[in-house]
Amino acid sequence: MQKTVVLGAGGHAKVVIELLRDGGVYRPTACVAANATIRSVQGVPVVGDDSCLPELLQQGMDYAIVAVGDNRLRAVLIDMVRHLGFRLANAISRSAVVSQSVRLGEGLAVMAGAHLGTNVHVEDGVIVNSNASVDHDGVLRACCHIGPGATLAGGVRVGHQAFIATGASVIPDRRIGDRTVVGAGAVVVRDVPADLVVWGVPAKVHPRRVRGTAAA
Ligand code: JB2
Repeated sequence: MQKTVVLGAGGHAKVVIELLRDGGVYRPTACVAANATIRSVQGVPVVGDDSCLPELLQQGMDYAIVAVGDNRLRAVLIDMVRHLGFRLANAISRSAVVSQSVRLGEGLAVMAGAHLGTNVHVEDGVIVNSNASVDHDGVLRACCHIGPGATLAGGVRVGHQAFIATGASVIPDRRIGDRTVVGAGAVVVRDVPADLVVWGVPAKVHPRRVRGTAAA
């Protein structure tokens, strides 16, 4: 099994550690986090912060996975560990249904009960959470997050670092822009540009941009 460093020590790290153990390819060996007050996660020791990473690499932990839910931070940390020389591990549940034609990137997490249909393309650092469903020809750009129970119909494209929250749905062939947030339970029936928050049924633009600045 490949010794693997887990970045993060919160809720997402717990889930990722279990997935790695269950998968039998990567052995979660150490965590690094910003809050070194936590000593261990699911039995994996938290050895310090990101300054420990070069030494862990030297000790033979060749793989890393960024187990942090914040999409922007995950993207930054993925770049950092790659630059340091780590390879990226994938954490994919045995109970996920992944079509044989799916193209998978690196450093991604696919949780229990998720479904990735025919010809779906999942880029690096994506989270497909529990029971989320991505139908045929969907494209999940890097570091987006498809929340628990969200449903994307065929041909939906989700932008970089976008977040589709719990139970939201998107009808076929719609595009969700980079960094956009689709609120829990929303139903998206039109394309949504980048950097917006939408919610409701049908989903409408919330008068607030993703980073809390006023909408134009
Ligand atoms: O720069 C960093 C850094 N900044 C924060 N480097 C490293 N290595 N770790 C960092 N962190 C760590 O992210 C914090 O120290 C903390 O351990 C973790 C964030 O934990 P939290 O429990 O707040 O969130 P999470 O990212 O594990 O989980 C969120 O996202 C999941 C997808 C939650 O919303 C979960 O409910 C959700 N399932």
